Amino acid sequence: MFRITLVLASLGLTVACKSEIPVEHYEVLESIRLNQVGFLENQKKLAVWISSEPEQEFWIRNRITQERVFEGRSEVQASQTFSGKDVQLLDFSALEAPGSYELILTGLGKSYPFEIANTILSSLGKASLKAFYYQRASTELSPQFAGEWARPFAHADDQVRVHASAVGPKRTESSILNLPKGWYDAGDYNKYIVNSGISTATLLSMYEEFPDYFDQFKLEIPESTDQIPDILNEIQWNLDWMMGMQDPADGGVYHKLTTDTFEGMVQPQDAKKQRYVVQKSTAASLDFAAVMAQAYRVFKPFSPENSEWYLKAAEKAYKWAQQNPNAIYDQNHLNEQFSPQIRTGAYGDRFLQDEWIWAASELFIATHNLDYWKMIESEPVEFELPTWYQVKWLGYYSLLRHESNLKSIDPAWFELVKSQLLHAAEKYTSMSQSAAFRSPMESSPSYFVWGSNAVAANQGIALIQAFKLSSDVEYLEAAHDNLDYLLGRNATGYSYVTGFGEKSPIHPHHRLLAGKEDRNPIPGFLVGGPNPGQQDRVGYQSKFADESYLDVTDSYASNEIAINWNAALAYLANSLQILQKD
Ligand code: 9MR
Ligand code: 9MR
Repeated sequence: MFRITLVLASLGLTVACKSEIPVEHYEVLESIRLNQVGFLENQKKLAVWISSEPEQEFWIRNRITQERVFEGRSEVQASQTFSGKDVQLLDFSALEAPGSYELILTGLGKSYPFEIANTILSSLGKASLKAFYYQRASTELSPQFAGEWARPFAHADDQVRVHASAVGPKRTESSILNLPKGWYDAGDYNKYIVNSGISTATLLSMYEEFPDYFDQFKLEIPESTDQIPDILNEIQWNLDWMMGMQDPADGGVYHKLTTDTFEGMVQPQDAKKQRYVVQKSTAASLDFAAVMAQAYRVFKPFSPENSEWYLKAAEKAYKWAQQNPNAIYDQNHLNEQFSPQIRTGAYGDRFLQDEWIWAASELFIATHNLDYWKMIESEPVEFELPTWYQVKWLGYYSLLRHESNLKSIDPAWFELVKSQLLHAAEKYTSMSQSAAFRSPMESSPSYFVWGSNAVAANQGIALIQAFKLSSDVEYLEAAHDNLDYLLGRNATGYSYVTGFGEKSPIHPHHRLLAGKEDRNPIPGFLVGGPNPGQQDRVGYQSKFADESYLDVTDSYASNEIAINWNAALAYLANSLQILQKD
């Protein structure tokens, strides 16, 4: 019936239609896609409507006062989704008054609710960091700090065995190691140095970028009353574990601390399989060196002794890598030689040029030793988006952050890096302006890898780096587009962060939730997101890249959580909150 009203209305006729449904009774129209958390007051505000209908009027309703606070008209877009659906843009950027709202398409339905407020991203920023506390190994989580997600002590990791691939001059297969703490990597309970590397570094860089904000920032964790900023306490939980992963005999770093095969979907205190350290690898040693060299400078004012210890460990790991440049972690090859076979996450990478550059960059900032600079200069600088196996730009971001102390070495090199970054930012920005859903993600299916949501978050981080360099507000807005994508303006209509947004994952692949399926998921976790690889074969409803997502526990290829993905979300959400335009 209200379809008819709509058609007549669009012909300019007004009809009194008795059966017109009052707006309070409108249902959510799934085809309206928007950030379900909300917007900063003077941020660009876009929703996308998946529809082939003619353009039409829309309005925004204040959910408290019920007032009609904004009116606009949808605009048909030239771009389509990967599955060929037409889209229209709903632009309500001009609405800046804080409040709780919904977008209304008359006669059709309403959007999920959203807010406008200048503090809107702060609780998301905080939850995305508190997530690391929930991932802690070797501790009890008390109700005081973990609320309904309190859990008993688990994974002491004080009886870790040395796998046959990892024996060394002073450590045999019968050695027992004490390697507590650290964060569980993801939905599984193993601890992997490579992935810990980018995760810890992303958080350290976030702190370095915004120390004033994070010096005051409270996470409500057991260390909150000490003299060290909470975010650094949280980071240190992982550094303490990482430090143990270096073999003191030679400086090499074990690739991971793991069970042989994945534990079942059980609570952590019921995960009882033997844990091992496996093979020392060049990648793990270089990533470790980079993180420890960065930790050295960040922790210096707070714990000078630890800080010196981190630097020594970094240098030692780098030297080990120089002596062992080909210790590639190849799990199949390892399993041909040793038992038990290791079947958990591999984080295997054969191309380590970027790991060398990252480690050299952090060590150069720490020591000003020109040998590291020679390594940095030997590498072409083209832009590569950071991910666990591509870490070059983690080093460049740090060098740019410390440019004022370093550029005299070679100003031309710094100019080159900057132009690469600005060029990438320009590309993302123009993609964002033309793609369906108005974010760079929708411009190429190639972005939809395992963990595609972290591609979106890392694109956002790159844009933030470009904004800091240029003060060009377009880059900041494009970074917001990436966050808007993650929070609902996308092809599935999910806000991909647990506990944030009306339609968000409730069954992530996360062993901490095992047996607790009746409860809310732990909030603040970014799931991996659409992945057309569909390696878990859980019966996806679409073959298209941007729609290859299922909110089911078994979908480890699209619905797992992971520390590297959360670190990128935390960086993006917190920096957008901090950098909001005045
Ligand atoms: O739970 C595991 C997850 O952390 C990994 O990302 C994923 C891919 O390596 O594997 C998951 O474990 C599954 C295993 O690979 C196959 N059997 C079922 C396991 C749980 O779903
Ligand atoms: O993030 C990793 C992704 O790039 C790989 O394609 C995938 C399969 O090897 O593994 C992902 O990492 C998983 C790790 O291997 C084990 N813990 C869970 C991680 C997230 O799924």
